[in-house]
Amino acid sequence: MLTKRSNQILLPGFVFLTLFSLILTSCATIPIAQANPKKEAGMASFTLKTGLGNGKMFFIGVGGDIDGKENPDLKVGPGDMVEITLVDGEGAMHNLVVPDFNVASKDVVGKDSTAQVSFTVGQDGTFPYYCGVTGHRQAGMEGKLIVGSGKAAVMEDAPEIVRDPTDLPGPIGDRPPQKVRVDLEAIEIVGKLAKGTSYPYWTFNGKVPGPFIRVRVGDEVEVHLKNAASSSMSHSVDFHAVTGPGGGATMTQTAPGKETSFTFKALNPGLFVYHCATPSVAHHIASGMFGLILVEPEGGLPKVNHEFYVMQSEIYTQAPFGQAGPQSFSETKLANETPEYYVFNGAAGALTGDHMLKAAVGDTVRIFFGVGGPNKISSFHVIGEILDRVYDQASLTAPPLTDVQTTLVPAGGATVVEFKLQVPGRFILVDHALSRMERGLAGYLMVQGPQNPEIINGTPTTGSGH
Ligand SMILES: [Cu+2]
Repeated sequence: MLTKRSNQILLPGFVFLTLFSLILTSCATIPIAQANPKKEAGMASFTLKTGLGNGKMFFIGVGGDIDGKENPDLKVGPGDMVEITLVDGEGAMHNLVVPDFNVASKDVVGKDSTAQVSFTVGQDGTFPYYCGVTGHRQAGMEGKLIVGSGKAAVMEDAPEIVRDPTDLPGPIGDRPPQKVRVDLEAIEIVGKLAKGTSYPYWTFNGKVPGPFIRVRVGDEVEVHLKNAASSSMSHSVDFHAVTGPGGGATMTQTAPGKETSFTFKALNPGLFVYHCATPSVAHHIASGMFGLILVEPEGGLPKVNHEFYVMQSEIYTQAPFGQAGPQSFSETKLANETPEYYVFNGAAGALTGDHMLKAAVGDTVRIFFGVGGPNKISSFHVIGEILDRVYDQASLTAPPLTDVQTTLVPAGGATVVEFKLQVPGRFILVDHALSRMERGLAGYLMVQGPQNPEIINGTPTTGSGH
């Protein structure tokens, strides 16, 4: 009989609180940098000079209402064009950043050297400006840019793009091969990345990951790819389950408003990633265009009580993790492989709330787990569980590994894991590269049922493990 341990629960629970408080405290404002179409937009100019004194660093206003004031409030109207000149008052290196508007000046070095930034503000709100040189903000170089009343409209949450982990078709089991039609639609949608934060997703069928496709070996699959008329880009689909050039991508490059199709024979059983393969492919994948296709072996897979569909990916935003408001894609961070967010099923903490996985003591669960990437490997682990069976690299024809703690899943790869639940509580799906947990990557498996003190017994020390 297998024994299960859940002594790792407490620490990550605490870590996770940190993640959520970060998200919760940074959700207040919508800094949309665009002209207000209703009102004649004005122009506001300011000069800030850097200063040192009493062990502090600060900005001093020069001229107008802010003259001589330390870290002055910069008051502007909604829709105004704002111009700020930075003057180096003492010779040390400084700069000026207003991250809510993606504004960063060049560095000034040497007394009286200057830098200038100009940008357009959107609606009412209060936004920090500060010196971006390490330590200078903490030393005091920070003030406020106040737009209009300074009171931000609370951002309505953008529509949800999370694919529920139970949203997958049931087993095919024992039927002969047949024709199967698969309909995919490329949909570009600004969706909820975290609370009060949105991201311009590109999706298959409006959710991340795309629909779970389930066929059996020998099936003839007819794929139709529509690209919504509202799309800005062409899209396509490459199935790793396809034998043939581009995995279908050469036949499905689809312009907005158009539809393409092709057929393929599912020759090899396994769990395969599919993804958009329109250049820049990494950008399309990082935006959410990936999913899994399961090709069942003859006779299907062993029966389990629950099957779940989970995929990991990275999101590359210009602003740092936790920044409020609408986010935009960073080509530089994608090229450097330095994501800000790591997510299961498309959004930060997506599988910890309404979409958590649920099961009961005594159940067996199977997780179809894939990595969309585009770049990072996952060290997939379930805190407090041992994976009874791992279909390593998603091979369904090799015998599964048994009794595995953490399993590697490559970018553009998948795995199938199965385990039986012996004790109740909260089990946490993670990538054991655990820094990623603080950037949105965690999912809960909540298990209901009677305690089993023979397997684990004790009193939680702090907080709650379940
Ligand atoms: Cu695409």
